[in-house]
Amino acid sequence: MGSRKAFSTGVVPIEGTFHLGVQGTVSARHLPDLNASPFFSTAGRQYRYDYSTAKVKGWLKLHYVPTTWHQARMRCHAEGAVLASPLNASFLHAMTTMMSTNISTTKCGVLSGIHAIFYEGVYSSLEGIPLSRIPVRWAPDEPHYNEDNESCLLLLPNGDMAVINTSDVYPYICYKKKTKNVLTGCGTYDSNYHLEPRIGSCYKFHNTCLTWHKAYMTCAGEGGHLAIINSAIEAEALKELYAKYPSNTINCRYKDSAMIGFLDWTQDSVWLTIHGETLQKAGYSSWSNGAPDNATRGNLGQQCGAILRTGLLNDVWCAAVPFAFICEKSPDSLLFDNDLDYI
Ligand SMILES: [Ca+2]
Ligand SMILES: [Ca+2]
Repeated sequence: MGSRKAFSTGVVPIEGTFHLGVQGTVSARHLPDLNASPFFSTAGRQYRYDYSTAKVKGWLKLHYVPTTWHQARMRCHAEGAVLASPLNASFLHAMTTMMSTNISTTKCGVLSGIHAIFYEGVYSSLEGIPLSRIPVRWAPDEPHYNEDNESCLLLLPNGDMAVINTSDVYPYICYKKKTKNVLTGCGTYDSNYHLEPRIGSCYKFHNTCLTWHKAYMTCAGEGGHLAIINSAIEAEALKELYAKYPSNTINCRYKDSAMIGFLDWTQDSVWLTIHGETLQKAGYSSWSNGAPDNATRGNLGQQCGAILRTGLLNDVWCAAVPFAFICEKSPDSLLFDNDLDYI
């Protein structure tokens, strides 16, 4: 829960309350009653603890840690959202209000989703709305081009916009459009997470392959983490999950290893979970025969952890080749602090 707190500081206060479908009887550590579906209210007034309601038919989240435009786009996407743009007066007001209440962070501006990365000068929002349809108010002397790669727009605290380079780093705001989707028993709108009753965690198998670090970010964005195996039963559960994804459903070169949350952190052959425990301490350390073998590809060895279809552990390349991966999420990971107190 430590990381949860870290990202919740300074978020604009949330309106309304978050209702649990199973009133008063649910502990954060107890399994949701799947028969009492949906586990969470379908009122849909809130998205997750780190997003706040705004008068833009959805929710907003300010990311405080500055990053590049491409990273910001990926982070919002991993959260089921989109890098926000001031598409109209309502968005402009909601975004500048969020900035003004966090002005020490946003005094230099926030990245917007308006970009021209596909063709110089052809700007649109990430939703595909052309710049000519967006009521942009340029800052003095803007749009002004000094060098190459100036292809995205920065929103300044006063609502003006300026052209910046895609490698410039700024805070940013993600936008989640309100939908009729239902929060599941896994405490997420993402219907690909499924509760494993034997464990009490939810899991999502990603058959679109990524490098280990992008997989790590993706799971974090979804409110979880790369799966950590804490028992032989959990290994068996992941093996059964893997069996639902035969080779022809996995869109990458190697189809029998799925990355999970452990690695040779300091490249000294000491394998630890992403939470810093040895595999033995975490509860499962059954390597496949011959693994870890640190197979080389070019000059890259294997420092990242995976589970094989057999349920045994394997070492794989962190970045040389993308792999499928499995995220694990606690059902309460995206709930509001108030709701955690309540339950
Ligand atoms: Ca686990
Ligand atoms: Ca290996």
